[in-house]
Amino acid sequence: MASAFQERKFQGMFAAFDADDDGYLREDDFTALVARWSRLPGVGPGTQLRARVETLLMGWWAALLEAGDANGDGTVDMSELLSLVERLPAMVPEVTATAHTVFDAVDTDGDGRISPDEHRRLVETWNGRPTDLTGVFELLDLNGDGYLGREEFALLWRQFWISDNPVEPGNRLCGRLPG
Ligand SMILES: [Ca+2]
Ligand SMILES: [Ca+2]
Ligand SMILES: [Ca+2]
Repeated sequence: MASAFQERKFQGMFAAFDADDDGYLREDDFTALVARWSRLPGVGPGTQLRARVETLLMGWWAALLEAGDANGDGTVDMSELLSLVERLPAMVPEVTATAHTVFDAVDTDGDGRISPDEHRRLVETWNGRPTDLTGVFELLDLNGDGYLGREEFALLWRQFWISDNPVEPGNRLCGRLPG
């Protein structure tokens, strides 16, 4: 069972995935997400990063359909998304692998670290709308060096997906929690 905290967190995730905002996830939403992510510098059509991002996003959709679409109608609703939460702790290597694709897509200048500006672009791409980030980066920058390093980001990304502890900073990786 997802906790009340995870439910709140996954409401934000659901909203980020539901590109057309109709309350259901469908393949079309994920196709739209690929287009949204392709607007990141370096992720344009024909690039290797674009192929990795497309594989990642469509892979999430395939996993959601498999885990969530109990009635086989090709759509996933919020309660079906939550059924995936229980599986995530057993999927740490898969979750970590996706962290690296997201990191590379967002590290626009390729210096191996995510600056506050690059982080803001990640969040806006993730949510597809302006997002309140007041104080968030400072929380995420665990070693206080002004950037998110690759390992730092991977840890935050695992917390973002898997954590059931509201205090862990990665829960806010893509902005403040809804509600
Ligand atoms: Ca939708
Ligand atoms: Ca960078
Ligand atoms: Ca840092």
